[in-house]
Amino acid sequence: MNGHYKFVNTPLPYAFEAMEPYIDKKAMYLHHDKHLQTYIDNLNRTLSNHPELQNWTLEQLIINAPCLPKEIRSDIKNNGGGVFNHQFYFSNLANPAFPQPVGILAQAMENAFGSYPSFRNQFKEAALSVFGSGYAWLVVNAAGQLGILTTKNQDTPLEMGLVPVLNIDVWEHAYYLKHYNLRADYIDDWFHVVNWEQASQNYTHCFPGLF
Ligand code: MN3
Repeated sequence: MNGHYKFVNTPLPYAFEAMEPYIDKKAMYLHHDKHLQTYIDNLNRTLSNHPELQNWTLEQLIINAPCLPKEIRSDIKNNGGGVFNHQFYFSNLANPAFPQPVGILAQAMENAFGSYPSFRNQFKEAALSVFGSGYAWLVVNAAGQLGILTTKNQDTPLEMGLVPVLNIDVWEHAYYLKHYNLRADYIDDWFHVVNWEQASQNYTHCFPGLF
C-alpha cells in the first residue's frame, strides 16, 4: 500500500483460502479484490482532481475530512474509511492463530474486561448490535484504556481520536456466502482467526518506548 495517492490494493499476505474453514475463500477474494478495490478506485478518482491532497496519508485524509471542501468531504470520509477499515481487518487475520490474546495486550485486556471469555462475550454482543453495516472495534482511548465500540458504515475510530487495536467487519458481504444471515456464527468463526500477535503490536505501538 502506498502511503498516499495513488493508493494501490496490495495483495493479501496470505492466500484467499488461508482462513478456511472459518472464512471462505470466495468471500475473502470478493472482499479484497472487489469490495476493497472499489473503495480504493473511488478514493483515487476523487483525489485525481485534487493535487493539493495527493501527498496526504490515508490517516490524514480521514482525520481531516471535516475540513475538506464540501463537495468531496463525504467521498473522502466514506472511501478513505473503507480503505482503512478493510486493510486493518485483513491485517488482523491469521490461520492458524493463537486461541487468545498474547503479550502485553493479554494483561491489559484482563485488566479492562476481567477475562478473555468476558471480553469475547462483550465484543460479540457489540458486533451483533451493529444495525445494518459497520464494524466492532477494540480501541485505546485518550486515557490509554482499552474499550470496545462500534462504528456505522465506513466510519473509523481515527475520527474519534481513538487508536484501533482490532476490528471485525460485520457488513453482510464479509460473511453472507458461508454464514448467510447468521452473523453470530460468523463472529464465532472469526474468533478462530484473530491475529493476536498483530493486535498486540497495534496495542504496544500506541505506547512508544513503554514496553
Ligand atoms: Mn467489508
